[in-house]
Amino acid sequence: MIKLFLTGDNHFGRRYERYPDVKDLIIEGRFESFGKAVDSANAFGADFLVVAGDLFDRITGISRELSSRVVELLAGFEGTVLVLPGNHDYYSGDEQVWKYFDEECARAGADILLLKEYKPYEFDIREEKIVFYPAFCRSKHGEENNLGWIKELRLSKSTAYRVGIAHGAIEGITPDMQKKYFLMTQEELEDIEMDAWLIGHTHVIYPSALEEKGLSELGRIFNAGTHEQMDLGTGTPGFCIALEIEKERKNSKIRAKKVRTGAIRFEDIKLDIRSSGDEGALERAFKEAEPQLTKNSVARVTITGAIGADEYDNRRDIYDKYAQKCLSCEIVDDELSELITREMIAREFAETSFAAKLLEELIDEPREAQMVYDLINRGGKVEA
Ligand SMILES: [Mn+2]
Repeated sequence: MIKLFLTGDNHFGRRYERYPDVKDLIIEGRFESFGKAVDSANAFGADFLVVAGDLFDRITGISRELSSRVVELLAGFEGTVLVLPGNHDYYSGDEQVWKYFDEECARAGADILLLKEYKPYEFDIREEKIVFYPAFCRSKHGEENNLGWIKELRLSKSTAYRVGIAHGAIEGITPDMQKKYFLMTQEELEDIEMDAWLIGHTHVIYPSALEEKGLSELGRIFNAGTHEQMDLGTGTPGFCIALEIEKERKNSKIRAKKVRTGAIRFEDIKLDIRSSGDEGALERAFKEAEPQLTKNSVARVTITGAIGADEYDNRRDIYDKYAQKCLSCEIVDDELSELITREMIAREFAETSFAAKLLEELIDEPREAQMVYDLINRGGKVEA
């Protein structure tokens, strides 16, 4: 039996300029979670830790110090680490990121191998032979995937363990409308005689049905997704995949589970409040979202609708109260307004005025009432 631990799309070197106040915490968090991934790989007893591309975010501007930190964490793995260049950290021969990486690996004396040739990489583990076939990226984009050299080998069933490692979009799993990310089809992968395919590029886990509590048989194609959620665009908590391949003669059985490694969550929270004037509607909406507002949340809360006058006036206190629970919290409330009530109309407009009558008419249509109210208050300046 061979045990593998899969990660990828770690994107070290990403700068997180969009979050100036907490970027350092986000960057640190990604290192911490990566360390946790290595610990989990050791706890699982993995023979190989595989990074299926985009370990680094870029090919230039990755400092030696950053490279050394990543190497140090990987060096904590007790087996062999295999690193595949992805499309963000592609390898074509002389990329700076990999120069530093190789030098730092040598300096650390670590068992880390950069898969930078289109050739089978063979290893002996206990009594067994295992061969890895890397389909790494040599550029940022590619209309054609890098499976060609493996297909040409015309592999037939074997008693040796065979594992393909590739980076790129998978049809039906990764959105790649323009077909420029080394698109592969599941059929294409399954037609090649591999015991397992370890893929990177898609930032969420595949198969999504993998469980955390136990190993299950769910096909041969695996994509761990990023080890910690990267941005608002992808809703993954951050996982790695632990796999066991058992081979009997030429037939193999693959069992896998997901391992949660991510901590930081990017939360895109939308609160649409349709209050009928009862106080506390905003507070209640926040209360409901509270599970997503934790010390690990980088949250954006967009509030729309209308709330009662008192709560509207005190809204910033409520924002502060919940923002304090988060690592960072951005509130967007330009589309939240004060609910139009009869009292408010009476207070602000002459009883017989056109505005008062119109607003009275719309009292049961809060949204329309608000629009009219805003129009009147803007002095009739209507923006297209
Ligand atoms: Mn990628």
